[in-house]
Amino acid sequence: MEPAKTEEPQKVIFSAIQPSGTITLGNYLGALKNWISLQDEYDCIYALADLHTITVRQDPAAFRRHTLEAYALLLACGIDPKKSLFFIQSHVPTHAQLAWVLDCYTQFGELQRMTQFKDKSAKHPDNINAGLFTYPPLMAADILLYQTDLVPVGVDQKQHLELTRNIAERFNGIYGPTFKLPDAYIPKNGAKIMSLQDPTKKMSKSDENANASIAVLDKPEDIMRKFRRAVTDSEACVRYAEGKDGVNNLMGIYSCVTGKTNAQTEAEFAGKGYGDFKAAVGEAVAEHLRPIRERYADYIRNRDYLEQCWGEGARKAYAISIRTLRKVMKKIGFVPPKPM
Ligand code: ATP
Ligand code: LTN
Repeated sequence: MEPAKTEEPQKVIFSAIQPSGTITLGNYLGALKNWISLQDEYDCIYALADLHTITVRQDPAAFRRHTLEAYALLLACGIDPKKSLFFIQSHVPTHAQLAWVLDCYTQFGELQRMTQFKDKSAKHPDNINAGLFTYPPLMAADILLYQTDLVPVGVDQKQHLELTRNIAERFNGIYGPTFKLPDAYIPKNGAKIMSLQDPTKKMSKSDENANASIAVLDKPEDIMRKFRRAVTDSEACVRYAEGKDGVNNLMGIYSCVTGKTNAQTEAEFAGKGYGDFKAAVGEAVAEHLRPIRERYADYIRNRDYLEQCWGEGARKAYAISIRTLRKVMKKIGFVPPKPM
């Protein structure tokens, strides 16, 4: 008799991005590019974290538009709804439900230490709301509901991932094994793309200075112009070195889109000025993003298809996540509800 096949279950990947603005090259190189390449090897679950987005005040029309655009853009980047689950967080009620529960297993002091909370409070001093503070337990709920193994994110999210593990470990310690402990999956290259105008700050989609970031959907001429204006230094030598934040950032971007090492880039631009280098980076980025922009134009026109995709995504995500939520509620001692 043939021995029974003991196939290892595929590892689960979960990640999300906020529809808080126009998706940038930083989001793409730090997170999305990885999301796409992981789809063939893993069970991937991806979401638009729109509940997280209202921790900063949003104009309703712009918020709706950003969400639609982000959904279409992620499809254009290569998220394949036949391979992966791709949904909108607010469509799946288990996320907010588990978030409330996890709030009660997260300490005030832990949340106070989060650098994103400190940064965003400093940026929006007139709206330091409770949601901004409890943002990490909602993110933990997103991840833990799916018994996730790996979370592909940029390096700025590492602290939130560590907190997620601490919350899960604490819960498991009290009630017995309930949540899988997830690991962050941070790219070697592109984990932190910096602002083109202030290379000590990360490129961010909510930056008010439009020249500071490249949108994935920017036209080639805008991409070229923004790279031409990128802040560098006065040395006029293309080399990777401490203190050369602007040039290092451009070299990092160039490496992500061309696959060239820093040594190869240094050789390519030996004896040339920053003008040539910036033009080459701009061109390489524009070429890399061109097919995405073209596919996006098709998706955004097809509202029926988008709705079908997010409807299906939410249905499947609910079916998986409700199992974890029920287990959690039962362990805590909630009386199980009658089906509605
Ligand atoms: P916001 O400006 O609203 O805070 P954001 O641009 O920081 O948004 P998020 O939605 O918070 O983007 O993050 C989405 C993903 O992109 C996360 O995995 C995050 O780590 C990654 N990411 C964001 N900015 C960068 C960056 N500059 N470089 C690399 N990865 C990034
Ligand atoms: N906070 C994340 C977005 C996010 C997320 C998640 C990322 C919300 N929920 C779950 C990974 C896993 C950010 O990128 N700023």
